[in-house]
Amino acid sequence: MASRYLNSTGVGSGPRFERAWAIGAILFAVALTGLSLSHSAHAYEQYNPALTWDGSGGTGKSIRSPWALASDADGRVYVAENSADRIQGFNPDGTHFITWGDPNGDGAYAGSGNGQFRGPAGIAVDSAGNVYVSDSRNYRIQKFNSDGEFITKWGSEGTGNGQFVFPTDIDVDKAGNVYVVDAVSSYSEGGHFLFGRIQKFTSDGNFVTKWGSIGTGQGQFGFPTGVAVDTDGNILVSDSGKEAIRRYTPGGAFIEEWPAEDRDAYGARDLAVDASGSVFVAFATNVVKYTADGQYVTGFFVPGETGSANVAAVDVSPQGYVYVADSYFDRITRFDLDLTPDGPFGPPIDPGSTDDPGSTDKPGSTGKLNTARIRKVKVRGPKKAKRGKKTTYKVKIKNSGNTIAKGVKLKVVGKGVKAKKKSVGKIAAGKTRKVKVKVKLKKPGKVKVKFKVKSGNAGGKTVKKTIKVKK
Ligand SMILES: [Ca+2]
Repeated sequence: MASRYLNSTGVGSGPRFERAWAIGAILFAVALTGLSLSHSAHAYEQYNPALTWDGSGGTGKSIRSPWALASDADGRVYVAENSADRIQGFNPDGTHFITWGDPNGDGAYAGSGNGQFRGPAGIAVDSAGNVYVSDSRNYRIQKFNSDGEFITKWGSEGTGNGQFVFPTDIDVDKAGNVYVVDAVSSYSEGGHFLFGRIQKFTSDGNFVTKWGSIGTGQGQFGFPTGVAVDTDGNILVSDSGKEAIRRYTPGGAFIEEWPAEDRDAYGARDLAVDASGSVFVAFATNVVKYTADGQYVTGFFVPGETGSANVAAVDVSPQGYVYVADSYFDRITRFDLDLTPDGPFGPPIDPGSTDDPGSTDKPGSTGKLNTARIRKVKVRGPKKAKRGKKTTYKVKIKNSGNTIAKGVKLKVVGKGVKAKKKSVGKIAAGKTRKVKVKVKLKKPGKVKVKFKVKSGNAGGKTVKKTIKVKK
């Protein structure tokens, strides 16, 4: 049956756009339902990442919409790209080692066959190195070996045992049991549809048990987003609707909960447990670390893109690599836990960014950062264009930081929009670069065009323009 859960956004056209939008809509809905606008009094820090990459180097493809990631025993990380319908694997140094699903991310191999995906939204690795993927719009889980070879699959659309309304985050315990968040929040003519539960399976996909429902009772969900097995084999669930982290027995009996520390009130999105039991929770712009029993340790941002990063997922490898998926800048950032002598994540580079309750400061906007920043982008060009004809736009990009911005790129996207990706290169501190880009508009009518500027170390900015395209 056609999905009655996700076809209600009424935005975009074509299955690929719709899919990406559906996930975006879910997260947006999550943000709206994250009612507890908790401003924390805790300090948030900026730590130097060990590494950031976007997958375009080596034999990897540029990462697109990384919605989930999971590390293996060797510290390698598998990334599920929601709108590219594929999985890519990277070594801890960011070098690519595997791709499967739709290799080019262009839809040619997206589908419902074995090893194909429609909107992968969760990923986990078991102790044998097998990889489990929540294949959300196929309403199933697929299991692969570490070489990406298909092993088995289970699930179909529905609310019955072993069926899925929308499988998202997933984790595996030491015995190989698989836990899946099955949850959706969507708006349609019929109103707001909200559904959430955890399902447990054997490693072969046999249904074991399920628990949870949406509600206000103890152990009930506002909206479950992430699942992680702790070091005792209990199950942690992040709840963006109630801003809480909740612990259950492996059978689903409620044990305890603690409030999630959401600086920006976008809702907890994912969580992970490290080898010592510490819990890492991903929020939209930051990650918070708790002790195993829920005591706040630290909160940190991804330097260079504070305020606009879209942290979709977090995982911690046994070595202590903290991997963060940033779905706004389409890249992975690695922080090193306890691997540097300067502190738990490396030296803090913005010790002054103490969160003041009620402050309107963007995270990281205070303090003396030795950093490059791309915040100002201006686009000039005609508001009207002729269909199928190239129109030139001038883009001004400023680096308002105090060090060089590297790897600056410009991409122009939109419905029926065709333009070459431009490599701008480096921009010195305080300097502005002007770039011309030729844009072909293939669809008539009012077209929303996005001029996306990204960089290797200075964040980025997107400028939206509505252009009237005449036949
Ligand atoms: Ca996860």
